[in-house]
Amino acid sequence: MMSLAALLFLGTASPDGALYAAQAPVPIEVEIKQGKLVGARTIRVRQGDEVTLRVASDKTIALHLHGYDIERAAAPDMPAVFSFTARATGRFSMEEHIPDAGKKSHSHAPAVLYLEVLPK
Ligand SMILES: [Cu+2]
Repeated sequence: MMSLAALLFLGTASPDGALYAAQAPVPIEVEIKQGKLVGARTIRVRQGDEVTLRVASDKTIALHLHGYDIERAAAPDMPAVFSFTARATGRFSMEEHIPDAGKKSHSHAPAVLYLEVLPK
């Protein structure tokens, strides 16, 4: 029986996502071409999953998984690898970081993908 919170959460999930069974020892692999994700933009996993997300890119970019606050670089010959335990539930964006010369902070391109962690 699903909790009400889980039902509400699923009810707001976007339709273009894919739920991955992260218990499988297979990493989730996605590909970015010219700054845009190929395929479904929402990746769904379950709370408690050990997630390995490999992001290939056709150009060198810095990627930031917000919420989990993991930053990794991807290059054409070197996918970015995000490995973490999905403890926090919710919807988290992964964005490309664009360095701003002369500014303290960085800016973000539109989200490359969304990670949704569904409650157990
Ligand atoms: Cu960021």
